[in-house]
Formats: sequence, C-alpha cells, structure tokens
Amino acid sequence: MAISRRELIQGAAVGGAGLVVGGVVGKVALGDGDGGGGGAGGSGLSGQAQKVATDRKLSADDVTRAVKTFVPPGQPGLDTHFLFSSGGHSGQILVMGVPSLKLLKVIGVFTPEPWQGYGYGADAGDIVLRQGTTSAGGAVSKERGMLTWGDTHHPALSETKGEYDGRWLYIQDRANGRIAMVDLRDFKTKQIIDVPNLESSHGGCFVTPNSEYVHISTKTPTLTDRSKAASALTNFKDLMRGYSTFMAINQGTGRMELDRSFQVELPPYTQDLADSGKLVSDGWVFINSYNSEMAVGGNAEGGVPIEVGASKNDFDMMHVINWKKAEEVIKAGKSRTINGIKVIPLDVAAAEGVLHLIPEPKSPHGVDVAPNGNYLCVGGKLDPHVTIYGFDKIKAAIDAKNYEKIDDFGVPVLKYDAVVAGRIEVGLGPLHTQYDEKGYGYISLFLDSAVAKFSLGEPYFKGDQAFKLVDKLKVNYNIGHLVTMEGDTVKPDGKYLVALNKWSIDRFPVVGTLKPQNFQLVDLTGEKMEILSDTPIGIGEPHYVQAIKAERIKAWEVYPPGTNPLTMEKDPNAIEDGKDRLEKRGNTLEAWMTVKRSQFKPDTLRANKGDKVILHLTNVEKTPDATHGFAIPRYNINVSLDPGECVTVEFTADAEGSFAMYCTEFCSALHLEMQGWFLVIA
Ligand code: K7E
Ligand code: CUA
Repeated sequence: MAISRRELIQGAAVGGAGLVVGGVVGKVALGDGDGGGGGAGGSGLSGQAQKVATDRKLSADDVTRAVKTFVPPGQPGLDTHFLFSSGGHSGQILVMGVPSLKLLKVIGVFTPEPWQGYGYGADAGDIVLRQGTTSAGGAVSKERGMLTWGDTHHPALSETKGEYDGRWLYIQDRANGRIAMVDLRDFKTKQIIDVPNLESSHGGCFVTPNSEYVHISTKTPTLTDRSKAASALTNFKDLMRGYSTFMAINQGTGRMELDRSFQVELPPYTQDLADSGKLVSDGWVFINSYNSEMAVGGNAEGGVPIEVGASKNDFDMMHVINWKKAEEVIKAGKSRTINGIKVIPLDVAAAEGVLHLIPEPKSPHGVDVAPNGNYLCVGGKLDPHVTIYGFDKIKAAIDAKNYEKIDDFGVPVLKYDAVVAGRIEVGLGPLHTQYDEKGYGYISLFLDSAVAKFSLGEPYFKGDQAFKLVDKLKVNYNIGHLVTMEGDTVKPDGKYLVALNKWSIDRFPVVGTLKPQNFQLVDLTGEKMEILSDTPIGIGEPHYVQAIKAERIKAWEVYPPGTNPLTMEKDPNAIEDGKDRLEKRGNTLEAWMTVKRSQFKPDTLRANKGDKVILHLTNVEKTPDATHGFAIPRYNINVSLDPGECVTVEFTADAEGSFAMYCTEFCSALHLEMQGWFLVIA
C-alpha cells in the first residue's frame, strides 16, 4: 500500500490509507511542492488528521513517511518482512519487522538471555552455551572457563536453490571463532560449535545455495602451534595460518556436523568478508583479505602500527575457493586432520586448483555476489571505487592459467585486468553491497555517510547504462552494513533498504555517553532513494542483517506436548497432567513436575544439604502464549517453559534454608500464587 506523496497531497490515495487520508479535504497544501520539508500544514488530509499533523508539526513528507511505515494495532501482517540482525557485542540476534522496524524478539545465542531462561539453570540454553565453550576447538576455553559473551556479526539464513527457505539461521562469533545454529521453528539456539583452528572469525557466515555448508573463516590468522607464542610475531609467515571452514549441515536437523566438515588452509593474511557463489558461480566461495603485508604492529617497540603497515600495498588478495574441487581432494585422501577437522594444506590447495588469489585494490572490505551469480562487487574501503569482477572472466583466467605470478605460498595469482568487469567511483569508504531485482547494487559508504546506487552490466544494463553511479543518499551517520529485502539471494525483493549506521550523533534524545546505533529504513520504490524512519538500537552494535519475506517463516506457536527444545522431540521425562511424582533415592532428589495455570505440582520439594536435585518440568498447557517461568532464588536458577515444553534442571542443594520457588511470567490472575517451597535441610 505504498502511497506517493503526490497522491496524498491530491487526496486521491486509496482504500487502506483511509485512516489518514479522508474524503473530507481540510486545509489546502501550503505550497509544499516536491522539494520536501514544508510546514506542518496542509496536505489534503481530513480535518482531524490535518489537525494532528499540524499540532505535531508534521510536514506532508512526514505524513507520507508515517503512512508508508505504520503498522496499525492488530494488523501485524502489514510487516511484510523480518529482519534478522546480529546484536554485535550483545552476542544475540534481534528480530524486527519491516517496514515498522518494531523489535519482535531477542534470541539468546552466545550470551545468557534471562527472559528465555537461556543459560540459567541446566536447560537447553545452559547446555548449548557449555557445549559451545568446550566443543572441538575450545582448547583455550577449556582452560579459561565458560564463555558467556560473543560478538555476533553476520547472520545467514538457510537457502534452497539460492532462495531463503526459513528453516535455520546461523551466526558467527567474531571474537572467539565460533558458530551457532538457530532453529526457526521456535527461534531458539540449538548448537554452538567452537570451530577448530579458528581463534577469531569474520568471513561468513553464509550458506552455500542449497545449505550444503555454512562457511566461516578466520579474521586474524591462527598460531598453528600454541607453544610457540614467543616467536609468533617474528616468524609470522611460517607459524600463522588462516582457515576457510565449510561446516556441513545435516539436512534434517540443520545442525552442523564436524566429521563431514573441512577446512582449506590459507596464507596468514587477515581474511575479511566472504560470500558464496550462486547459479553460475555455485560451487565457489570468495573471501576478501587485507594485511597481505602481514604487518604485526609493535608501535611501542620501534615497529609501525598495524594500521600503517597493513595499508602499504596497493593491492590485497581475494581468495577464490572451489569447494566442489575441495570435496574431491578430501575424498582422494589428501587432507590432514588437525584438532578434529579435515584440513587441506595450503600447498595441496594451491596444487589442486582449490585456491586462487585475485588482486583487489587497497585493503577492501565486503565482497558480495550479485543475484545472477556472475558479478562480485568489492567495496574499496580505502579506495573510492566499487570494483566489479566477472565470474565468467575469473573462470576463464583460471582455465587458461592466466597468472600474474605465483605468490610466496605457492598460490597462483590471477591477472587483475583479466578478471575485472567494471569499476565505478562511488565515494569514500565503500564497504558492503546489496542488490535489488532490477540489476542495481547499493553500496554503503562509511566515510561519506551515504548509500550509493549503481548499475551492473549485462544482462541487466548494456552499453553506457552499465556500471554507472545512478543515485546517492545521505544517511545518518557512518553506515556499516546495509540490507535490501532478500538482497543476497538469487531473487531480491526490492522495495526497502535498511542502513545500519554506527553513529547516531543528534538523531535521538541524549541517553548518556554511549549513543544508540541507528537503523534507517530507506524506500527504494521511487527514482530517488528516500529515508522513511530512524530506529535506535540500544543493545549492542549490529553488523550484518538479513531480511526475509515474513511468509517464509513457519514458526510454531506451541510445542507438541512434552517437547525438549534441544532435540525438538518428546523428552523421555515429559509427563502428562496428573502424572507428577517425586523420588528420593539416597543423595538424589528427582521430581517430575507439571507446570500450568496456576500451580507447580508437586509444589513442595524437600532436599538434604548436598543432595543432587533433578527437576523435570513439563508445561502441560496447549494454549499459545501460556508460558510459565520457574525460578529458585539464590540458586541462580531461572528457566522459561513455553506451552508444551519440557526441560530438566540439575543442581546440587548446597545452601540450606527455605527458598520460595516461583513462576516468573505473569501468566494468570493467580500468577502470584504460582509458587512453592524448596527446602534444604542441613
Ligand atoms: Cu563490515 Cu564484521 Cu560485516 Cu561490521 S563487518 S560493518
Ligand atoms: Cu505461571 Cu505465572
């Protein structure tokens, strides 16, 4: 129901807009032409709407923006898309509606999340967080204890034939080199893997077009032998390596399986953003890098700062990986297992044609594959251009061995001129690119605080219409990522773009010294891009976001009775209403409890100090939204039980006293009575 400003001004807007645009024409427009701005005054609104607009000092443009983004009470369907946003430092995922940009959910991933009881008391979240610390690669974490923080950067929705399918969501922990999987049936985190040989990560996540793999690669290279830290920086070239990881996805459950996963060893550059090929480039992935200089810093020891050392060369290297070939190499037994994962060594990857490098101008940032799979747009960061590579050209150069050189690690470097399809000067600080369905790219310009819109080449645009800057929009301020609707699939859905701005400066009321991030919704339907709204994000710094059509998400409203969210199957300890029981065996107290409006049954638990306590709690409700909580004060136990859910809480009764366990959700008129006693007797 997009309504143009002109339609509004003329009072000619249609049906759904009747709320604001009435048949009764109030004041006439006060010379508020197309120039934007205008006074609070008239825009052909009905008398009452006109009065509200005037009182609130809203211009005709403001009213149009409001109409374009407003989701009226009780009409959630007017949010046509969901955003899945990384929560940055919060270690979480934010789910929002588009165009309203209302926050719908916060999914706990790498950080405990109290409302959902994620990480507080041996329920699913606790188990996932613990496994995510000590699984596979977690040698350091095992020594240092449970990780309760992650830095989420890039969410990746699962795909079928290059389109989002609404089944699973993956996200990486930039800080610790971990990856998590969220099930979109219940929007809960099911698995965290500490990826072997990754100390940190940046490239990924993204899935391959049929979700065969989810990819995650290193940020800073990894010390291959932890006992050699003393010479890590002096012998950087030999001791450090990057890794591109293909985590195999179980097609039934969405879980990642380490024994089918593999890595490709990379030179110790700093691998940055990455993306998957699709359609013509299916079977390939592309990873940018910077610091091919391998600068190590040491600014206080007579060395140059990393920012200087890493910016010396005119070119860095894009890594081009043929993962179908990598699968063959592994099948042929040419990999080594390192820390529990198969690794194709660098020399093998080079010799077998698994890895090629492509020069790319000066410390680039994002590499994003266009919907047709042929164009790869690289944001220059320190170069004011978007450099557009053609996969057809890359493929031809590889086949013809059209090399510029073989690098120090034995990897062939393709000739730059042979693989570039176009270069467009877009402005300062180009970072990330998204696409629409018409063959336009939208690139974020960090330093310019702007979004630049440009045209791709054939088959979208020909001749002098191709590779052109066509529009530029100022945003507020210092944009990082941006997202268009389904903008990195084979079929983008146009219409909106969201700019993820790092600085908000003067856009919101002052709330102290740490300012919110600013999500700006941009209308792409007109000839010029136009900002529709600002939304503050006050819970960490989101990086990437993916936007999916709302209709693709088929989330459950209640669990089938007795479901354990970890397995999504019936828990063996789940019980029906009336089947509650309690067993005291030696030093163990075990109870099978039901949870419903408005009592726990049994509601009295007597343990002896030092007992092991095992509580199986089943929410026997079948009504959507009939969630109960279960908390034991002082024991740091707090779980959430959605309708149909069964969880098990296990702990030691190590403090004596009487503890009033209670339901933490206001579930009924007698919610406050939904409590009981946990007695620990010395
Ligand atoms: Cu540009 Cu981690 Cu995607 Cu942030 S990265 S902006
Ligand atoms: Cu159950 Cu409150």
